[in-house]
Amino acid sequence: MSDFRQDFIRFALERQVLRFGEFTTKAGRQSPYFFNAGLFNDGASTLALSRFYASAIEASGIGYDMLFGPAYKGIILAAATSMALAERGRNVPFAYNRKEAKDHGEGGVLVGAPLQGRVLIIDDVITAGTSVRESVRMIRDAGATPAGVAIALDRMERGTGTLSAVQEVEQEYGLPVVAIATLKDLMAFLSESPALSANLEAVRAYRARYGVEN
Ligand code: OMP
Repeated sequence: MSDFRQDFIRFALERQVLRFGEFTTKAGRQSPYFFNAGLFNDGASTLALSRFYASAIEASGIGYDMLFGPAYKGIILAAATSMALAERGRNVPFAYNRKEAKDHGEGGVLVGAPLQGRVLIIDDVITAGTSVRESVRMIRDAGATPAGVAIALDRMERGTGTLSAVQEVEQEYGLPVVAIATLKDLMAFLSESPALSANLEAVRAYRARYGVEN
């Protein structure tokens, strides 16, 4: 596991953004862990998070011209990631949407830079893929091209069929999905952390029931 992935898991656990316990996911599954990106809610943690996104995007080699953050969580993620990329010498525009269309002022649902070229979508997790689907539609409607999706954690679990929700997006749209870390990275981290190894069994059982191989 490359270092930034391991560092990201450690960081998310320290901030209690990634927690162990009993949680119910959107799909109604009883999960022994939950990742709540909304808890990266101060300057230092958002700055650190944005640098992890930048590392994952760079490591993926995906070509892109700008970022798009779907409302609401994606807005801050796209803005922050653009700052982390600028820090590394890559200044790219970003855009985001409103959930409600405005009929005065600048109007419309899109805010920020005009959508053009290859657009990389930045989001937190993909569960049902709803927000990715809407983003792809908005990007295409604007005459731009979706380039891929960057997320924080890939839970690697089945969507509606045998593929994971992430794999469904990859297959349906032909879009690469890059995650800062995956469930596999989390399990590798747990197996190397004696203090946390008690959670490994529960995560393993959950994966055996709902997970996909790769
Ligand atoms: P989509 O935009 O439909 O893919 O759903 C994202 C949802 O995943 C969010 O609304 C969260 O409630 C949920 N989620 C997490 O944010 N973290 C997790 O670890 C698990 C879930 C989930 O419910 O599956």
